[in-house]
Amino acid sequence: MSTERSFAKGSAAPGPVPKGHIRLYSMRFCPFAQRTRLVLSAKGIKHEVINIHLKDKPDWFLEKNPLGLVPVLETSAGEVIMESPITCDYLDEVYPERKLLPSSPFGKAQQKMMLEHFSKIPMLKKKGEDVSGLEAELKEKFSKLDKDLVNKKTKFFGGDSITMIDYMMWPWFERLESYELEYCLDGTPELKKWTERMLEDMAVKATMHSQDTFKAFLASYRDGKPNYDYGL
Ligand SMILES: N[C@@H](CCC(=O)N[C@@H](CS)C(=O)NCC(=O)O)C(=O)O
Repeated sequence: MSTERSFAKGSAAPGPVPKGHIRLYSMRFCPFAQRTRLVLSAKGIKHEVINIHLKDKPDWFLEKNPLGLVPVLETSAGEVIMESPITCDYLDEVYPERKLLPSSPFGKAQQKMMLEHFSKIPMLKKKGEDVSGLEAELKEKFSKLDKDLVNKKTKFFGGDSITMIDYMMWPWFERLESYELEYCLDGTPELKKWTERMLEDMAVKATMHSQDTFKAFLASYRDGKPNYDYGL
C-alpha cells in the first residue's frame, strides 16, 4: 500500500491483509494512532498503513470498526483490534523484538496506572475557547509527572530507556507547540528534559510531523474541514 492519502466513502475496499503482514487503519494526525505507529516503528514491525478520512468514512471501514475510530489493527487472519493501548499491548505481546512493557505484573500495573492518570488530560482547544482552565489543569498534571521523574531518578517514566508508557504519552507532548501550550512546561524542568530526550528517539523521529504541518492541519480542523492529506 504505497499512498498515504486518506480513503473516503465510496473508495474501493483494500484487499485482504497479506500473510505475515499486519495492517494499521490510521489518520496521519491522530495522537491515538500515533501511539500504535510509535510501537510499530520502535519494534521494527513490517506493516502497511491505510489512512481513513474520518469526516467521510468508507462503509468497509465502519464494517470493521462500527465505532468508527482509529487506530485499528487488522491481521492476515482477519482479526481486528482497536483502542490504542490495546493495539500497542497486542503488538508487544505478539512481536517479541524489543519488549516495551515490563515483564513483571507490578511493572505492567505501574504503567497502566500512569496511563489511566495521563489519559484524562484534555488537550484539544477549540477556536476562540478560553484556555485558562486547560492551562491550569495541564500545569497541575505536568507538575505531577515532573515529580514522578524526580522521585524515580530515571530518564524516562519506566526506567533509563524508553518503554511503553513513554510512547503512550508522547503524542500529546509533540503537539504542545502547535497548540501554543508549550510554555506550560516551563515550571517542570525534568519533564521538559524528558521531552528533549524523546525527540532523540528514532521511532519518535520517524512518526512525527513538523510543527508547521501540525499547525496547518489544526487550522483546517478548527475550521471544521480537516485536511487529512495536508502536505502530501
Ligand atoms: N479511545 C480511542 C480514541 C481514538 C480516537 O478518538 N481517534 C479519533 C481520531 S484522533 C477518531 O478516530 N475519531 C473519529 C470519530 O470520532 O469519528 C483510542 O485510544 O484508540
